[in-house]
Amino acid sequence: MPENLNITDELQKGNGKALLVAVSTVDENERTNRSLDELARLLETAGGVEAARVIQNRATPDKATYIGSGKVQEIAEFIKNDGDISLVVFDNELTPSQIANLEREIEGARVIDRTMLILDIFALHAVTGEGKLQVEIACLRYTAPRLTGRGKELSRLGGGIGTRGPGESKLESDRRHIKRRIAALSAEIEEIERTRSVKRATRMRSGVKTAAIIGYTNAGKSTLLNKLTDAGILAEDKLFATLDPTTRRLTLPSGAEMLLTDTVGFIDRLPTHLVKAFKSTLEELKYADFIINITDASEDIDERERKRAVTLELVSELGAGDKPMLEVFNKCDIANRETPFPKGTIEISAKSGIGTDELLARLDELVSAGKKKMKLLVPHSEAGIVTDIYRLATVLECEYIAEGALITAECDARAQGTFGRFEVK
Ligand SMILES: Nc1nc2c(ncn2[C@@H]2O[C@H](COP(=O)(O)OP(=O)(O)OP(=O)(O)O)[C@@H](O)[C@H]2O)c(=O)[nH]1
Ligand SMILES: [Mg+2]
Repeated sequence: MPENLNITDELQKGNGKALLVAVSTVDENERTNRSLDELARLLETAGGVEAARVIQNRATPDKATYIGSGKVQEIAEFIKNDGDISLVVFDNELTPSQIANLEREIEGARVIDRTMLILDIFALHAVTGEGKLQVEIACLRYTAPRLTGRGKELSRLGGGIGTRGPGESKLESDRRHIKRRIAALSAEIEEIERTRSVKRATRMRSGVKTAAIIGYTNAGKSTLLNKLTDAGILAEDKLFATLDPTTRRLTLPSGAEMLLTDTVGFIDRLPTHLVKAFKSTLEELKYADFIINITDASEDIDERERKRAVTLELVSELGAGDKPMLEVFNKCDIANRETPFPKGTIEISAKSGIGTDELLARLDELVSAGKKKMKLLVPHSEAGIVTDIYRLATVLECEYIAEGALITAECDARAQGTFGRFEVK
């Protein structure tokens, strides 16, 4: 574990009771409430619990305190009377000075924002070295400047949410130290990225197609990869259970092989600091040949469509908008069928395996598109080529005859070009 990640069960020391706050116009209240429902889910994932929520109706946020000063006083009063709330979570990003101003007025509770909460969950869930480095860098850039004296004090007493990035010793250190640490982390990440890109290049040269499983957090991406490949990845009813991409080989019904990659889930307003820090992880998507877009079909149409829109937008932002995409609606065992699913979607239950046959058949179609069955005769003098054929094409038959190796193989465009000279009728 990096020295300044303090991923302990600090929360156990406090009760994690939190007040959720948002600013909204009256006609946006319904949408804001849904957003707060998601904030409550994030809070739960971090180990906290919603005590109450406050929506202030106003057109624009206040510069100094985000909500109006009257509302700040109401909240301060509420928390004083309750005596049990240790955290106030804003459903938006706050500037360091807004947090400082709010904490000055609201006694006894820490103030954090949505981004800090998400970073905190990432800090809790990062498993690999790369994931930890990426989270640490995002925390140093975002959370560190926002932790005030209050944050430091209270993180010892409880309500540790939002402090699990850089530990206390780091918070006390000066900006120069943080800058140096960021530079060191960036260098380490770069090194890992290099290894990753070498691996990726090998994979691409092998000609084996890769599909990236993407979708909103908690849609069931890891469950699907586990079902299809026995990958053994942690899949649970938590947001951002997966942070590190896992790739597994899959043999399709036709016998063709492909690779499937499970990756970090998306969320509405994914903090830009995380997108930047997780750039290399998210780039897996850019290099995939196909995309399997998983949507949670158990939710009502508004949530379903909201999450699908967020996902599709991120896909195009990440430069993968034009890749062939299979739209998969998951959790069809508990689907909400008030409104019909869009045409062309594949309905599955990753948990039970219902519908995965169709998904596999569709993957087979994508993988075999543009492929041609070829009969190749490789003379003994060029026997080395046989290995290349095994690597770049799907060999269906191989027989050694007097003239050489007689191979029947499924060849994609590239293999057709490379091995064309060995073709026999
Ligand atoms: N009923 C039902 N539950 C499912 C199905 N697929 C996944 N789940 C549940 O949904 C939850 C989330 O599943 P994951 O596979 O962890 O989701 P994910 O998309 O990998 O989520 P993150 O890694 O957090 O982004 C788990 O509790 C799963 O058991 C399904 O087909 N039916
Ligand atoms: Mg997952």
